[in-house]
Amino acid sequence: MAVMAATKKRRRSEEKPNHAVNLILDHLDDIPLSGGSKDCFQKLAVTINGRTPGPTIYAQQGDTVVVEIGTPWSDGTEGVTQCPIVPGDTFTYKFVVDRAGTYIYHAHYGMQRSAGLNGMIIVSVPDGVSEPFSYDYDQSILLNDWWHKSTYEQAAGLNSVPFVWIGEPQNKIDGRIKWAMNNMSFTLPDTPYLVALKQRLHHVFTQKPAPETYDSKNFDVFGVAKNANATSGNSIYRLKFNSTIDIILQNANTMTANNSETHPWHLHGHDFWVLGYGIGKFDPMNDPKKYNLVDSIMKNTVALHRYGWTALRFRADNPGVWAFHCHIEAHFFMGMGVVFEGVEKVGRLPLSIMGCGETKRLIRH
Ligand SMILES: [Cu+2]
Repeated sequence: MAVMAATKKRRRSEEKPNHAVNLILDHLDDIPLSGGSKDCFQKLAVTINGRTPGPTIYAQQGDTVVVEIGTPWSDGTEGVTQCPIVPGDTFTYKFVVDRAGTYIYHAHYGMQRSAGLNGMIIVSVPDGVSEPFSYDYDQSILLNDWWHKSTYEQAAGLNSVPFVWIGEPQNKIDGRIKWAMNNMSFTLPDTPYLVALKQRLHHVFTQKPAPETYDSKNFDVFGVAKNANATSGNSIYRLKFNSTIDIILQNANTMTANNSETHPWHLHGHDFWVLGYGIGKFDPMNDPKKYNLVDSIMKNTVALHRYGWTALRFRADNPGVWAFHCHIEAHFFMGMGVVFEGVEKVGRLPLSIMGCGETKRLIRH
């Protein structure tokens, strides 16, 4: 596998700091970690340039970054915006880094992020702009789950009956334990939504919109969830371009008494304002009165605390198909996510994102 990162204006890399280079990385492979393993256990890992986390990509706001990724284990948002990158293939991402900050890049296929396929992108402010805070030095820390078992074993365990996992998810569907939102546990279709929507392949996912609410009046967030009628599904939310979207994330008790977990929810394609948060059941009459509408923080990932609620708002001004999901990899794997869509302004799609599911026939001619 080869990853090449090049920035248009100023180019720097961890390998050759402050040097104008193309960052050419060599292999991304499943390799047993030996000797240098993080915890003295040998296990399968997915590495970038032979290591995990992968190299930090440095760029400056306004730069165009080109990342060329070879196989076999890397992708964009598989099932949402593109097909996974198959063995022997390469994929080129080209994007403008339009906002200074520290970000992570990672795989979105299966549980490869936890297997090690991640790294950081650090974007500095443009020339002539100074950062708002002063500091002595900059130290980046990337936190990741790291289990002794390989993520393939983990994934098999999460799909098995009886379910093998730590933690207490919320729903039982077909004998499997799942997370669900509004009684729907999210599953990705074989054909990426973006292609399906642009090409009007209506049969590849459920056309009925995803459920917008739940029985909040009668739902006891502190009791063991009953969820008698939860199902798996791949229906999505259709958003009108430029509409303002409010989301209330409501946490609850899991299938175990006196247990609720924290979930970091991450939105693709947009930043959102965090309007408010609290403990207990969201009160639609009174809690909105306490929203911070003056200087609320804007971000793309927010914690949903145990037994709590978090209120978000964003403007649907970025056409596309975007995942919104818990960023704990096992939770998303088990259905804790949704997808928002607004594709009417999306232009022609590149063939490079196709090749799986129903998109196979689109690239044959
Ligand atoms: Cu979670």
